[in-house]
Amino acid sequence: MNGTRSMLQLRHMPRSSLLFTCNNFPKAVNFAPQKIMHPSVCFCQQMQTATYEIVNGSYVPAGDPKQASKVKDKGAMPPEAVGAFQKLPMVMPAVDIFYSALRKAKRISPTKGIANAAKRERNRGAKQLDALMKELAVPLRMYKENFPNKRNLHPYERSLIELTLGDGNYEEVLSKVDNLRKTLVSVGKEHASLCAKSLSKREAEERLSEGMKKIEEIFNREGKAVDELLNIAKTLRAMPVVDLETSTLCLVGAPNVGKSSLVRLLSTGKPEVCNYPFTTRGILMGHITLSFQNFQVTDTPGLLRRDDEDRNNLEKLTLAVLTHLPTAVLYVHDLSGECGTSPSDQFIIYKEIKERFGDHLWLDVVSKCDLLSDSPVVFITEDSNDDNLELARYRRMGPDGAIRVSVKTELGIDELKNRVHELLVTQSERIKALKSNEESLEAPT
Ligand SMILES: Nc1nc2c(ncn2[C@@H]2O[C@H](COP(=O)(O)OP(=O)(O)OP(=O)(O)O)[C@@H](O)[C@H]2O)c(=O)[nH]1
Ligand SMILES: [Mg+2]
Repeated sequence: MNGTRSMLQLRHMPRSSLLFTCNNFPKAVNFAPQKIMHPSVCFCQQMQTATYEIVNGSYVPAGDPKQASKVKDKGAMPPEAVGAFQKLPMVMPAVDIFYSALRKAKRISPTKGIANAAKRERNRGAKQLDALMKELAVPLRMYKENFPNKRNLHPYERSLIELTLGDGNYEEVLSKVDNLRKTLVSVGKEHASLCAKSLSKREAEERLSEGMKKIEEIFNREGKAVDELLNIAKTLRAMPVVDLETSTLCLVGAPNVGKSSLVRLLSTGKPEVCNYPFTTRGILMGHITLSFQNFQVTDTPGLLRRDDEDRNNLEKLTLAVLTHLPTAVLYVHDLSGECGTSPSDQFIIYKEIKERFGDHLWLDVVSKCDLLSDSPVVFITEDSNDDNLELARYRRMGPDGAIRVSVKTELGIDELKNRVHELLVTQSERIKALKSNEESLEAPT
């Protein structure tokens, strides 16, 4: 940790850093830590970065079946809690599961004391087939039981699953894995029983080899469901970790209005900034330490003027954050005509979002003020004669009380930092009040 005794100095909090993106829009972002000193308030943050590779190929050995059944639905969490993705079991690649099971099965010897060669061989064959089937079924059962049922997840995590993996894909893969287990159990039992009924040593050897071949065929054909599950676990585990009890600031606005640029300025993080829409392709969680208090920041993909059913998954992620996480909102308006969404369209988006999420603590900023001379640039496709009074006012000033800022000239940035600090402190108080309210409701009378 870096810092001095002064309240105004930076404190570095090393954190594992995560960004998740929709699968349809994979784009890694690098954030190098950077210090920004500010005369009145100091912000420090290590932004989270894409970490899809963190579990590459790692896995834990399968547990014993009795143990597995005891931990039934271990992945289930109280619906008000988040963090289920960090508790997902490690999934072993299909090929490793198969060869590990095969090795163990082949080491099984016949029961001692069987003198008759045919009996000994059919005993060995039945035991080996049974062992192969069990060794394959155990990890598959463990996955099925330890991956949480989507219904038991916090609604935010449920949305993340739907938006990043595609609706229904998570359940489909889990059910394919479970079907594979069931097929293996039934085929394994059938062949073990056939082998046990063999009349000669030679027949027992043939039954064993047939059974093993059949199980291998099934696993080769359907085992890719296990690899799909492995990838799902990697993707989910790499999603940003949100602490519902930590005050969070969420940057919202149309695409390309300067949200990520402000995140960079308000923190030491470095989200990607580009002059095209949807540069930010996922929810990015970062952390700020301010006067020895911890806060979270999320940068979100931009919202366009359109109906919810037409929104892309990136926009839906933004709405999921606003819907399910107790964040304060920093809404960014670009009236310069630079961002690609006209001020009147931004006004419509803003009104809709404000109406839906107006119960969040809220701060409006008008960005890119260096581009706004005395009067704002008139957006090329806008006909200002059509403006109603409210819109005309918005086009000039943004919403009432909005802070005008420029990342380029740093105009308004001191004020913004102070207001963000106040907002986050108020948000913390709100969270505490809510928590103690809940606790008093839960307390026995
Ligand atoms: N002149 C000027 N340009 C700015 C300012 N803030 C941001 N920009 C530019 O605006 C463009 C978009 O900035 P971003 O921060 O990527 O915007 P965003 O809202 O995060 O964009 P998406 O992630 O695509 O939604 C970049 O070219 C920035 O350099 C500013 O204060 N002044
Ligand atoms: Mg961005």
